[in-house]
Amino acid sequence: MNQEGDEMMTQECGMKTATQVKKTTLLKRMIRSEELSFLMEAHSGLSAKIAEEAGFAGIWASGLSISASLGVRDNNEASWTQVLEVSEFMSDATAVPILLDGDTGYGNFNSMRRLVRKLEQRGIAGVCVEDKLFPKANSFIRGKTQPLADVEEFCGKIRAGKDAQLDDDFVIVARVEALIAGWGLEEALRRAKAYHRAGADAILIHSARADAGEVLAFKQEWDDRAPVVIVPTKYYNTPTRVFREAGFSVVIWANHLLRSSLVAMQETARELFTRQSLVEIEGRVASLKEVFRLQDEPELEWAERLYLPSRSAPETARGGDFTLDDSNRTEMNGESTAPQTRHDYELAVGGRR
Ligand code: SPV
Ligand code: MG
Repeated sequence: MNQEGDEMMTQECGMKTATQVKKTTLLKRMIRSEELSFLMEAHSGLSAKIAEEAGFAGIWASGLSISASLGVRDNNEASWTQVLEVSEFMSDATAVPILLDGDTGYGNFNSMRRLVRKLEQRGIAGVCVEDKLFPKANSFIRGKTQPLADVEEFCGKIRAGKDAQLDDDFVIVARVEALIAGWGLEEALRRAKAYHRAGADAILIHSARADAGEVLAFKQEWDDRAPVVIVPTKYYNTPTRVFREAGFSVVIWANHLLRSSLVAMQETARELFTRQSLVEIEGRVASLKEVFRLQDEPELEWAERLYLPSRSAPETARGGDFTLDDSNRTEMNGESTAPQTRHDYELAVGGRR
């Protein structure tokens, strides 16, 4: 995406639609904003949409959550192109920017260059890379025993990524693992300064402690050199007001859609296994209608009305199991009939990506 300036025209079905701010620009603005912002973890198109609908202005495509949802470990067992595929589904499903957890960049500076190009092509707004070695492990499992990347080598990776991006607003966040690896505040600051000089748009300072002491100490020393991102998974008890007052830029809720869905799925599976009946379950799970809504099924029905030869064809062809109901018809343009043009549809649903 090499559009000039802050804005781009979106192109859908050969028609120009509304002027939109690029996702990269939105993420860059969020990171640079004086206000504390939040990124919600997601790991699939569906969870990304749920995060967006809840109101989040950006999404963290978590390596832990994506790998867990694929049934593998957070040790680069999923290949980078598999992660890219998932990220693309997430991006297609949402209008808010996505920051991908790019682990170590999946290799050296050259892998990083290719990663950045591919992310831009797939509509991902930025990537966060951490100063560990490929293949990495999750920081909360073997944090202390993981070797850190050589500072110069990691700086080369950041510079290569920045040089590779075609869109000036694509964001690269450098993640400092020195605190988790037990190297202390001085080393964390030394690394953060080097990564900032190498061109990183923000620093993610990671900590595995149960209190926010070391990230607050880092922020105090760091001051406002560049935006600082935090992941309070372990120091979850710290009130958000403390992060705001300390001047952090972004808080990442890093894995909570995955973890909440695990509880729900385990409960449902256990109950169904035991009860061998849906009677107790039906009222406790999302309706099929809700699933279809999240998949944007009404849009397809509308498109079929517009593009298939016969207006009665959709119901016949698709078995008629989901149709525009009266409420859809009333909402659309305030008339009781389905919209006739794509523009009408977009107005009716409040503007699409
Ligand atoms: C992730 O969400 O995959 C992260 C954040 O890298 S953490 O698990 O906290 O290391
Ligand atoms: Mg990760």
